[in-house]
Amino acid sequence: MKIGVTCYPTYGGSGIVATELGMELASRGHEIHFISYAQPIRLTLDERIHYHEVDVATYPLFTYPPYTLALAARMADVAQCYDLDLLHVHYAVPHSASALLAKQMLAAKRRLPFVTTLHGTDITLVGQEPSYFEITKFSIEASDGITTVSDYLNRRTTEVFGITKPIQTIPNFVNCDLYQPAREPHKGRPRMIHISNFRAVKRPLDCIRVLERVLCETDCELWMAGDGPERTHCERMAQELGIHGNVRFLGKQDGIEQLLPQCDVLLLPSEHEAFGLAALEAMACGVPAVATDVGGVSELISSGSDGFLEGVGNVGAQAARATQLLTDGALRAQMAAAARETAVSRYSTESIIPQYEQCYRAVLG
Ligand code: GMT
Repeated sequence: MKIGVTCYPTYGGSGIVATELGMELASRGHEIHFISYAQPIRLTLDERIHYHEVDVATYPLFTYPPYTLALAARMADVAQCYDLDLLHVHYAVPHSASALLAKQMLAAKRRLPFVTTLHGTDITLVGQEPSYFEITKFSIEASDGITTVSDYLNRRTTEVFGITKPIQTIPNFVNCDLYQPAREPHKGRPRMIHISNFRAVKRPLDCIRVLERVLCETDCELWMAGDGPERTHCERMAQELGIHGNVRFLGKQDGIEQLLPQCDVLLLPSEHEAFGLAALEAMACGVPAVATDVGGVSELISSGSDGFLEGVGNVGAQAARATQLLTDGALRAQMAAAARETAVSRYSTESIIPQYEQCYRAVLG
C-alpha cells in the first residue's frame, strides 16, 4: 500500500507512534509518505520512506498562518503525485480536518480515504476547547477509519463527542528487539528516569518531589529526559530543595532505547495519560514504572505485578513504591522480568502492526 502519514513531528507520543509505525510499515514493503511541517524526530528516510514538507506561507494579513489549509493542499498534491491509497493522520486537531479537505479536493478524480488515530489530549483536552469541539467531532466522524490507543480513550471519544461510527482500539507498540534490558547492571547510583515533553499534564514537578522523599530513604539520582514548558520550574524546585546534585536534565534525547537500560525505575506521574508510551518503552527494557492510575495506564500496567499505580499527586505513595524498587533487588528483578514479558507478549510490533494493516484494508474495502 502507498500511505500518506501526518503527525506532529516534534517531541510527543503521537509523533513517535506515527514515525515508528511508518518505519515498521516500510520494512514490511509499504511505501510511506510523511507529510508534515518538519521531518519527524525519529524518522530515518530510505527508498520506501519519503518526506514532504508543508510550506506554510505567511502574509502581513495573517496573524495566524493557515497551517490546516497548507497541509490539506500538500496532502492532496502528494496523494495525486504518488498515487496514494490512503492517508493516516495522527492526533485529530487539526490533521483530521486537513485530511477531510484533501479528500474532498480530489473527490472528482479519485477516492482518498483517511484513517484518524486519536492519541490522548486531542480528545481529553484540546478537542474539548469550545473553539475546536465541533470541527473535531465533525472531522473524526468523517474519517473512514478511527482508531484509539486504548479502550479508555475509545470510551472517552464516544462519551465526549458522541461518535456513532465504530472505533477500533489499537494500542501503542514497541520494538522489543531495539528496546532490550541491559545485559549487566549499570554503574553508579540507583537511578530513576522521567521522559516527557514537560507539559503540565505530565506533572514533571512531582518527579522532583518524589526524588526528595526517596532521598530520605536511600541515595539515588533522577534523569529528566525531554524538554518543555515545565522544565525550568523543575530545575528551580530541585535547586530550592537542595537536591539539584541528584538530578540530571538531559534535554531532548533521540536514543531513548540506550538511556532506559541504564535506569532502574521510570516515573510517570501524569494527570492524564491515554496509554503511556514512555512506560511501555521502559517496560520493554525491563524497567518497571511507578505511574499514576489514570486513563489507559491500567490497561498496560498491572499494579503490583509489572509496575505500580498510585493516585495523581500522591507523591508520598509514589516515592514509597520507587524506594521499594530501588532498595529491594529481588523485587526489582521480578518486576523487571514481568514488565519485559508484558511488553513482548502484548505490545510488540509483530502483534500490533498487522492490526493497522487490517484497518487499512478494511478502509480500502
Ligand atoms: O501528551 C503527550 O505526551 C503527547 C501525546 C501526543 O498525542 O503526542 O501523547 C499521547 O499519545 C501517546 C501515544 O499514543 C500516548 O501513549 C500518551 O498516553 C498520550 N498522552 C496523553 O494522553 C497525555
